[in-house]
Amino acid sequence: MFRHFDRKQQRELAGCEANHIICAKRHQFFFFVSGVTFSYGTAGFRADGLKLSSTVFRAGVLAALRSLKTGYAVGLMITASHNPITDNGIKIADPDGGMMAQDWEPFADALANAPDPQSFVKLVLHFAKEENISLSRESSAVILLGRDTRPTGESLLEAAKQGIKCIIGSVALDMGIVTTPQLHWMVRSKNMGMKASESDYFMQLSESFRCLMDMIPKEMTVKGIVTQLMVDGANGVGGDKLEQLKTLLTGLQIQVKNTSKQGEGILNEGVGADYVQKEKVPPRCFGPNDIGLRCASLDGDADRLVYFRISKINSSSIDLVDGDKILSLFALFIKAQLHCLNKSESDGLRNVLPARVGVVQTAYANGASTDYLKQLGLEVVLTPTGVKYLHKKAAEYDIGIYFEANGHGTILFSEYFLSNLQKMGNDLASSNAGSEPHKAALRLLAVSKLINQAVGDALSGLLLVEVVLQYMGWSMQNWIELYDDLPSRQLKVKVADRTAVITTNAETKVVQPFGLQQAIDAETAKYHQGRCFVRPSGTEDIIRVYAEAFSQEAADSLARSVSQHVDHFLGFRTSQKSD
Ligand code: G16
Repeated sequence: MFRHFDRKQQRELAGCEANHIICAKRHQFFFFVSGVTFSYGTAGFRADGLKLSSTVFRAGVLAALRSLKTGYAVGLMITASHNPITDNGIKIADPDGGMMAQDWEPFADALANAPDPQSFVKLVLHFAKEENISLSRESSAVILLGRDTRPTGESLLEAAKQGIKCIIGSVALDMGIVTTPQLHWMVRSKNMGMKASESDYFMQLSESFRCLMDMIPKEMTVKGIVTQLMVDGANGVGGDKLEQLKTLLTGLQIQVKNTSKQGEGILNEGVGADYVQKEKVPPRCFGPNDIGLRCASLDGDADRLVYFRISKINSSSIDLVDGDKILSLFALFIKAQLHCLNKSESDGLRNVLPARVGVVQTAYANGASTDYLKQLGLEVVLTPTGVKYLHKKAAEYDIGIYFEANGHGTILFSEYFLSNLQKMGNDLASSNAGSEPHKAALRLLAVSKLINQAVGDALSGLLLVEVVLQYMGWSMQNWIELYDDLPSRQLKVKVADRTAVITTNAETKVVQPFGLQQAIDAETAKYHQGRCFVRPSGTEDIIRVYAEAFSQEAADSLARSVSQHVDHFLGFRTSQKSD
């Protein structure tokens, strides 16, 4: 059902406060999708791409308000990341390049679900007043727009532009088809007064990569670590961008399969980081010819990264190196650099630079990885699923390293730490140039430029992995053997209403429905090293079940029996009965 802003509403808007106008001309995008409740969720709004134009239009208004509120440019990315090609979605990047402030999510939900233009406009005006947002002609919002390769992206981009236009004086800058992390990086760079185009992004990544590669210790380069990497681009934008980036890199040979351009594969179908990590099988187009090679997989919008190696014994199975092992590799490297930086020299007079390092994971982190990180002496904290939670926590440290097992993650450096590091680097350059502490300072500074400071980024993460493996002189085998993952299994259960599941303790315990947690505990107790939790997905209409145990059979069986409990408590049969 399409509804229009009528003349009366336009008069109301024009007259709401002197010169405070929402221009409501492009109203063809305003309609109400009955039977669907939109929720900002784990990473923005997601749904069938054909049903989203009104939501994206409204998100355009929301983004413009966010920009007016903060006084800086914000980002609006049209993507549904790992979801199937028919889905699409929208998320807003705050001025620092991170996710939109969580206290705006209820407003986002209210806007997305407003039943008619009148209530929508009322909501906007009320919220603007409450938040002290001036809608005058003098104030202008700036919104950087990006989209991935989904077929519905182009029309949704138009809807977003029309929504943005509703706030007079707003400027929409179309950055084209980009990865999600590229858009977040551009927003951050623009607001920091730095160059923010795609070529600037490629330049920053390739230059900091070169700087790090130039500092690989000689004894490691002679070890002849394989510099060849096979990458699965999920048939999406990430593969395309990596094709461009790799032309600027030296010391690394990348072959990309499954780009969006190769014409055959469907986005995320049988390919991509989510598929590889959850199914533990190689993506399409990878087979016996790739056995033994170091392979990486990106997801549909390139904000996730996992590595894998096709098994010699069975080419349809893989040794998976997930976000936990990427995190562990990075943690080892950062620790080593801090150790070098603060190593006492013979004069013993040098200043040291203490750094509070924190590691952030979610309940999906394999228990073996958490044990390993704690054994390294690192502070490990858990947050609920969602980059928005992990990022916020990691930002509390001098160096915060966060990763979800599914491959989202990055390393954050505090401004305070970086400015001290820069000073220390300068001092060392004049007093002790070329020394180990000096090199460690330069490496850490280069890492802070290579690894995306706005959000987890598969492309920059991949380059850092490659540098660290070279630095350590590690083969894929060394990395795989860092620790042994506990066998695990993830299942999805379709239920009548996933919002009926409420969790606590970083999603490790179910509070509602009553009795489900007891059933999970009773099942888990049957398995040695058993651990299991369930949670509603924020991106798909399902409940996720995660189980871990001493053997694969045991993890599979635990996940299966807990799924049956979930189905019993919440499945369609239950809801029909109670009806
Ligand atoms: C999004 C979030 C991630 C989260 C993932 C899965 O990823 O950004 O932090 O881990 O959803 O969420 P859920 O289990 O709630 O479906 P992406 O790659 O889809 O944007």
